[in-house]
Amino acid sequence: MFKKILIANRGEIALRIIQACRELGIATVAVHSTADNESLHVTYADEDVCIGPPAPADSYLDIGRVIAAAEITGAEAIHPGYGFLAENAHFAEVLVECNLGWIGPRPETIRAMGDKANARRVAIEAGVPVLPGSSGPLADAAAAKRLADEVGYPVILKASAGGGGRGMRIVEDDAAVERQFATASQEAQRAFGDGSIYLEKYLVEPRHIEFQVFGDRHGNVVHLGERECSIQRRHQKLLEESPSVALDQPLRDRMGAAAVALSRAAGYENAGTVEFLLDTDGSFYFMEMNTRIQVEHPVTEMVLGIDLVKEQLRVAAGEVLSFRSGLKPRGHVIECRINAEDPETFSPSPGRVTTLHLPGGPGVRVDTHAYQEYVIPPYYDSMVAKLIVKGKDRMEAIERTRRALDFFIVEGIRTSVPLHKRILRDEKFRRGELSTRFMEDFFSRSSAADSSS
Ligand code: MV4
Repeated sequence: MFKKILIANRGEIALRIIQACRELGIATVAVHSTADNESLHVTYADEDVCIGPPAPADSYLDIGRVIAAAEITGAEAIHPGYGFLAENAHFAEVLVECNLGWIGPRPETIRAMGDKANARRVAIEAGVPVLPGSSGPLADAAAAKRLADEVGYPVILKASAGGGGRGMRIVEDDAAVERQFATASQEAQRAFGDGSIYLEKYLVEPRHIEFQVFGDRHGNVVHLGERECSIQRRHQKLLEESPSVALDQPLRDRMGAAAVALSRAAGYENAGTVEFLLDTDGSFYFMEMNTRIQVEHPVTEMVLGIDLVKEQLRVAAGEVLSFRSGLKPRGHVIECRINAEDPETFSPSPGRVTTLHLPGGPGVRVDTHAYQEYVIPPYYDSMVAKLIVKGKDRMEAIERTRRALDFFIVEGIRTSVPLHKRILRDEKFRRGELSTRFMEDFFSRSSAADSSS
């Protein structure tokens, strides 16, 4: 096992990694920007190195500075968390060249899955269902039009280099293809330096279901069940849960087997997530693979009673995977992402947390780097806490989450706590009637309720 690792991240995930390291007897090095001098990951790590000014490009994203910090402190490996450098294949490669360990998938796997058009091809070759669409990047708008005529409208244009909803365009009819192709490609070129676009048939009201997977260096690959992630706004997830009410055991087994087949084909090591769209008729389709530990990993941890971050450290050190495929979920888990933002306008709300009382009691976990008097800097992600709640079944999890939100007291900044309370009161949510359109429908329902009251 490693003796000392460096954490190339900040916030709650940096703290989460420190917790896992402490339990395994691994010393930790925190890196931080000048905006994070007073951050808890700096306080709790065994050593800390300031690597630059607030702007991510000059600190958390600066590969040279991160590696220098690892070399100065004698760290053996780097854990990237999520975001920042977590899915940067070049960074993972450079580490190997510098004789530093990488706590994540092999660089070739990151690169193969980071190209979404390529990931689709890998899925097809592995026998994993994908939506009708292109077998690679499209040559031009005319090729897009020919293919769209074949698969039928609506279709969706996606950036090969994109993911997470960036650089997507839904096309309703053939009159719009030419223009949408051009804007999608331009947008992708500007955002990712790669304008390639691929096409799929567009599903109007699917669920977004993802499978946790895990591989080791000895050829073992398992799946650890699903998370239902349909409740999102502008491609930012708000609330996740497991198990999904839409899966029975045979469907869970089939989707899990597909997730494992794809991961095997990608030579997968360490923690990963395979995203699927689940249609209203029960058909599922591969969407993309995320080659990192995800924000919502505690949902799986709580429903299975395992520690995914400790497992990441173990398998990166060469140990054999300790999980079997298809562990049975026990009870039901809901995670609410608490953001420092206005619950009505969603504009960021950084600043000083003047009061903080966190909920506790049976089945309640809070992952946060916030503390009373902490000043949330304006330079980074607005997520300040995750509330993860377990109940014996979905209804108990919902009522317990509502109780925990009532006892989640934050003053000084605005947060998404009130929005979560509203979602958990919503009848459609309570019936488990979810789709990627849930939040839009939810907002139109609640504005209708406003005007009638
Ligand atoms: C789709 C889709 C429907 N059909 N692809 C969203 C994020 C990125 N991972 C891909 N996404 C989607 N891809 C096909 N063929 C629906 C989504 C999607 C979505 C699309 C528009 C608005 C909100 C959405 C929320 C979740 C998923």
